[in-house]
Amino acid sequence: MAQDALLPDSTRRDFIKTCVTVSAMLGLPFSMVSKVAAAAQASDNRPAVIWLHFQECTGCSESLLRSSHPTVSNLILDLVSLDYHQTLMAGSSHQAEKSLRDSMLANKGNYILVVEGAIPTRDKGIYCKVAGVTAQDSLPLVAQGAAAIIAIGTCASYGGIQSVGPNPTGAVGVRDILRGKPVINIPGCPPNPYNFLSTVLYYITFKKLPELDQLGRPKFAYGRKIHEHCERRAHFDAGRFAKAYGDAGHSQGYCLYQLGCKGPATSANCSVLRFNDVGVWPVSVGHPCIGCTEPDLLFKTAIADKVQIHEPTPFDSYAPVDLKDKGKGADPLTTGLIGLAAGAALGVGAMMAKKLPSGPDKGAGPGKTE
Ligand code: FSX
Ligand code: SF4
Ligand code: F3S
Repeated sequence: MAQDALLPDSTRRDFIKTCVTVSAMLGLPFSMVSKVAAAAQASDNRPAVIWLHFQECTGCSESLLRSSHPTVSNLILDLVSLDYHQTLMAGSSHQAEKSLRDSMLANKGNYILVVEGAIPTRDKGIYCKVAGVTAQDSLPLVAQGAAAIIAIGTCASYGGIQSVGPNPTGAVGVRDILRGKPVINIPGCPPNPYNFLSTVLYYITFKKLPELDQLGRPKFAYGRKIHEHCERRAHFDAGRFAKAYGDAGHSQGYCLYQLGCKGPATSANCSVLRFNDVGVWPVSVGHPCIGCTEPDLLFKTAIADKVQIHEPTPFDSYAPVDLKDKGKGADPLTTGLIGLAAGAALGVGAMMAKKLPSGPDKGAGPGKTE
């Protein structure tokens, strides 16, 4: 049954817009939007969520719950029954731990376990304890009865900043503790809230986990390199690089590769999805991508170090720049149109969906933007 008051401080239109964005991200046809929306609104469809915090900065929770668009955080909180979340719950001490045990018992085999932060393993894990129990002991216990396990953020996915050498606490990611169990990794430091929201909505709608890559990341969000859809890519292909922060190339929006941009080796959807509903992401504001979704890049490769280019040929959705033999090259207009079609197929739909008007009084007429 639909809940009329699902999003009290947002409009129905915002809710549909978010469902369109999520469906586009998931690569679902437009006809599936109503199925996603119905699943999100079904009152008997709210899985219990147990959210554990270990070694981290809480940026993952912060970015989810303080997203610039209230619909995203409201939807997350309305989609699930958040039974235990150490930094959000009102209860504390024995009362808080009781709600953890109660939820584990009542929802055995059906709850979603979300883990934020790395797990220290050195010296029997004494560097992170909650209610007197180490993270390395509590994690397998809580994971036992979970229907799905999500590691949110790079710390929970691979160890993150805590695991940087010399890794004094022996910090590792969830998968290193729960060997053999399916764990969905949503890396990013912090990750984009839409990637978490889309994963949960997918699970609620289809009752199964999304397809994952070899690092456990949902392919719909991490299936492509940032470099493939970067707005500075035409500069890369033409050999136009910023050489120093603030130089002429940097001011003109040239490619940041020579400043250490890890986009060519980083799998994520930042260049398409962007952040905060205002369309920014690190590269768009002049900072190289530091590879925050990759286990071997973030904090493990110096920001200024260049990554190896494995796919030097230009992405074919961009019109060729500086053609040597213009007669033989494709007509830039044709290449541009092919690019538009390819872009739409590859998820730019998500970005377009986010540009839908956000409220009934904003009105979107032809040629009108937000
Ligand atoms: Fe780690 Fe989450 Fe980086 Fe922080 O809590 S992924 S340090 S932004 O946010 O775990
Ligand atoms: Fe964009 Fe970085 Fe690739 Fe340059 S190297 S095109 S800035 S992702
Ligand atoms: Fe992280 Fe690079 Fe995106 S630093 S936020 S993966 S642009």
